[in-house]
Amino acid sequence: MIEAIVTRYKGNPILTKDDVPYPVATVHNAGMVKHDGRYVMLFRSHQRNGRSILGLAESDDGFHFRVRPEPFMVPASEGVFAIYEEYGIEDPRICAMEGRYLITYSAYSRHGVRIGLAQTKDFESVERVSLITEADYRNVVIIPRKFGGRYARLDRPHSEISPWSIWISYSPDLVHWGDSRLVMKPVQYHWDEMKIGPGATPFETGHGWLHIYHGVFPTMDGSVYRLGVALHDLKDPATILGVSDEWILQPEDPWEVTGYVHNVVFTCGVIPEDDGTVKIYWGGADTVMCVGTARINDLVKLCLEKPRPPL
Ligand code: M1P
Repeated sequence: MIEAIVTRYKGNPILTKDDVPYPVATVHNAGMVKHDGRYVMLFRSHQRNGRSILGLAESDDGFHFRVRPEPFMVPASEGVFAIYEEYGIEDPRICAMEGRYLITYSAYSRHGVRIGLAQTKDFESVERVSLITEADYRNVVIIPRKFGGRYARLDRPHSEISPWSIWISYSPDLVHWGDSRLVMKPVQYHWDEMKIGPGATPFETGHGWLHIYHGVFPTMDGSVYRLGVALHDLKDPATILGVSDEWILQPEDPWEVTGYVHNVVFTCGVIPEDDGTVKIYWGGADTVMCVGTARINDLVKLCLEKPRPPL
């Protein structure tokens, strides 16, 4: 049997709605980080009104998580954030940088979907910083390093003319963003031909920033969400050194194939480990959280030795 690139944890799913001590319908699409030696999982849940909130779970080993008794973030109730979070907050990503954790999340409202930026030092309290895109954007990941004195993010604007693609933008202060450039597009009649989006916060390897993203293929039975991998230049992340031609994970387990949205594996967070592996966390069918491991060198090799054009 050919060995899979991502080895699924045998105890999947690692978190479900039954683990949450307040009423939710789903647990999925979690941002991940290690804080004080513990794994922190910031997960999205649909409430029973269909709108999403963010919960927090912690673990000593990255596989067994305990959920906090209260949600970590719910839509704001006052000010500008309340206007743009009216329909819920979704899909958090965490970037550890400059002694704090930056959290980007989708903010839904009658005006469209924007990206909110919040920050915390300890995951005890959280402070909203700014709304950092106009409508319509989703899937913003901040790269945990400055480039020429500027912050950089991968983002995914929604276009009616072109399939939804991955862009890069820069900021002097995390609030004002610009100098945007397209870096990666779907490939026609390929597993990601319908749209792609940034996934987990990129992490540094000796060869470049490794970025695990999602790609979508339309079928007669609905869309299929899979995960792929790209390698960005360490000094200039707008330069892609390679994108794997093949996906690294597709929906296969029953809880990935069937659920709130069928046939979805979707990542918002990974944790690179000192032993050369990376733990990849994904939402299964927008319903549960799963984890698997891959060897970082295998992912780099896929990008460099079996590439497809980024654009
Ligand atoms: O239902 C699958 C995914 O659909 C959206 O993903 P994208 O931004 O690529 O269109 C999001 O709603 C995501 O949360 C969801 O998992």
